[in-house]
Amino acid sequence: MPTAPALSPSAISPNSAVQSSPPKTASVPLPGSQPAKSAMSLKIYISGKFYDKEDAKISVYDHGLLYGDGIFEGMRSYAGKIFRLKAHLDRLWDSARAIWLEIPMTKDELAKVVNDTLALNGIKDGYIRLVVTRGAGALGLDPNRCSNPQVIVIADHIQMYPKEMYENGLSIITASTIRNHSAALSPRIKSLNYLNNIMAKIEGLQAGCVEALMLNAKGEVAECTGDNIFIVRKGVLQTPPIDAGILEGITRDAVLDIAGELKIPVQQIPLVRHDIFIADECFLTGSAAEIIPVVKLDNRVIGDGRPGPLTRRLTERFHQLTRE
Ligand code: PXG
Repeated sequence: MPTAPALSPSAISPNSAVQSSPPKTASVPLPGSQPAKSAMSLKIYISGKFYDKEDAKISVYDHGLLYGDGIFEGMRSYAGKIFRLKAHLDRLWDSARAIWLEIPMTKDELAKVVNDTLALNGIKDGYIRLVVTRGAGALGLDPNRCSNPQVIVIADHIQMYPKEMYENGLSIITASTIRNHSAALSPRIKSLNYLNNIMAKIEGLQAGCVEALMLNAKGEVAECTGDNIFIVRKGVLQTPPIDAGILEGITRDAVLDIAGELKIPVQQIPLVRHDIFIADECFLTGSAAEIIPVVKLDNRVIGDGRPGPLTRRLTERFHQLTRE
């Protein structure tokens, strides 16, 4: 049994694995940042203006803060190009439509802001967080009393998990917190309400795991707290379908595309924990995590306990794709 780490503030912070901007005293810039700009404060875009990170603030009356009323996207840039930017913007607009939120700019305008933010910060290989909040309003749920949705673009760096975890694979547990029921809040909406995932993440951290598996209300496998899940069984790649109550992951889509290209048979079918226990291979996908192998679920060894050959092939092709 892994020893459970204490639930220290740093252990529970969703940012614990996130490398924020390099400290000002850092002499070595992070990969992708240009040396000349590394000493400069990050520039954050908020609704039409760029601010130094220290001054990038929004109202405490913003319903994004008060109620989690808003949406977001997380995406990566590789060599200065954002991977599947259009898919991220489409998903952001779909999330907005679902919550009756009007994003006060066009997709092309936001795409330009995203690219400008990367350029301004001299970031080539980085992570971009887009946030659209309902805006500042009166106290009370009514979104009609919020005037201006706020659009925030943060371009920074992220290191989800240490390198050894990509080489050796993760051990994960099943959280008792289930994924949002689709009839309550669709998991297809990437909303600022991540509390159920955060509860599951805390359960994972308390068990010594950096990720945790979440089931749906039927007890089927849904996804992990910030990643989609895949298994390989007898040469077939399997992943839960969207109607298992998952986020339509953009990395998931990329892996499905790659499987098609490599002629690997794919099934999007309901899975239960048992399917993962008896899988030959398992891995997770996400914009932040990319592709990471899983070698244990609930203390059962998956396959031979090492990242599998198909996982390696897909990962290799994925990394090529991000640079094309
Ligand atoms: N499922 C969920 C619930 C997610 O939040 C994914 C799957 C993967 O989707 P993409 O499109 O990225 O392949 C996500 C996205 C974090 C963090 O800090 C993780 C995500 C988003 C924001 C933050 O762990 N994952």
